[in-house]
This record gives sequence, C-alpha cells and structure tokens, in this order.
Amino acid sequence: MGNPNVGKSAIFSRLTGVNVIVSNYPGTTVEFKKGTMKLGNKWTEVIDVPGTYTLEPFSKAEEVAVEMLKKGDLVVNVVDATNLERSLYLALQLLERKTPAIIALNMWDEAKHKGIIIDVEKLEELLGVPVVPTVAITGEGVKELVSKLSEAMLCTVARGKDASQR
Ligand SMILES: Nc1nc2c(ncn2[C@@H]2O[C@H](COP(=O)(O)OP(=O)(O)OP(=O)(O)O)[C@@H](O)[C@H]2O)c(=O)[nH]1
Ligand SMILES: [Mg+2]
Repeated sequence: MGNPNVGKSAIFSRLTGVNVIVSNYPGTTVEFKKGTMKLGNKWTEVIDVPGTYTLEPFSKAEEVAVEMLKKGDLVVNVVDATNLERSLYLALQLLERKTPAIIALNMWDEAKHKGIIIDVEKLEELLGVPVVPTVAITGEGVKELVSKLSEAMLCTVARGKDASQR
C-alpha cells in the first residue's frame, strides 16, 4: 500500500515476478494485481493495492484499498523517500491499525541524488516497525525487505501491546 506513484507496482513486481493476475475488485471498475511470492517454504499471496493518501476514502479506489487492508495479514507500506512528510500521513494511519506493517523507503536513489538524508534507524525507532530503503527499479534493498517481513510480524505484537497500554 502507499500513495499514488511511489513505486508500489515496481516493488510488487520485484516481490512476485511474472505470475500475476489482474482483476477488478468485485462490484467496481477498480483494477488490482495479485501475485505470489515464496516466504520460507510457503507460497504467499501479494496484492498491489490501489494508491491512497488516506484511510478515510475519498474515491472508489481508496475505498477498495481500505477494504483490502482489512483482509491483509501484513502491509508493505511503500513510501516515497523524496516526499517523506506527505507519505507519513498514510503511514501513521496504517500504524494505528493492528495489521503488521513494514515500510519500504522507496526512491532511495532519487533521495540520495537530491541530497535528502533520512535517519532510517531513528525512523524505525519512532514508528516501531522495520524501515528498509529500496530502489524498486534496480531491486536494491528488496532482499532485505523480504528478509524483514517476519520481523515485521513480530514487531506489531509489541506495537499492539504499547497501544493497549496507552
Ligand atoms: N528512481 C526511481 N524510480 C522509481 C523507483 N520505484 C519506482 N520508480 C518509478 O516511479 C514511477 C512509478 O512507479 P510505479 O511502480 O508505477 O508506482 P505506483 O505506486 O504503482 O503508481 P500508481 O499505481 O499509479 O499509484 C515509475 O516510472 C517507476 O519506474 C525507485 O526506487 N527509484
Ligand atoms: Mg501501481
């Protein structure tokens, strides 16, 4: 999940490879892609969710995104590293929910190019989820992203605990 045009489909392709099905979300003209990836020895379904700026939907595509979120076991929130402030609006909404999450800090090459410096460890500490810099068009960081998916599942147990103590 993530804002429009941040590299969600590029990350999705890196994760899933070629066996991808394009469908319409039932009862809508909103298209989404579904693929699979192997996690450990398990085949796992991966969905390229329509872009959204918020979980308070203003469009059909955003409505679909929110519906899909309810069904997912883990969210890979793709964030544009060159536009972190805007991306964090959705990220924070996602992190308020119980679904485990991990952040792909995508467009890392562009960010470097523009001289944008992001303290990844600090961001992880503040958000309480793994944050992995990625360059979806070259694949940089994608292996690390995959390797941290299981950590992300565990992190959110801790996040949920924190939330219930507040
Ligand atoms: N430089 C750079 N370009 C990227 C990166 N990831 C994606 N892009 C480019 O950014 C554009 C958008 O990528 P998509 O994967 O289509 O983004 P999306 O989030 O799926 O976009 P929507 O589905 O339209 O919301 C494309 O031109 C990609 O080639 C990256 O890490 N670095
Ligand atoms: Mg896309």
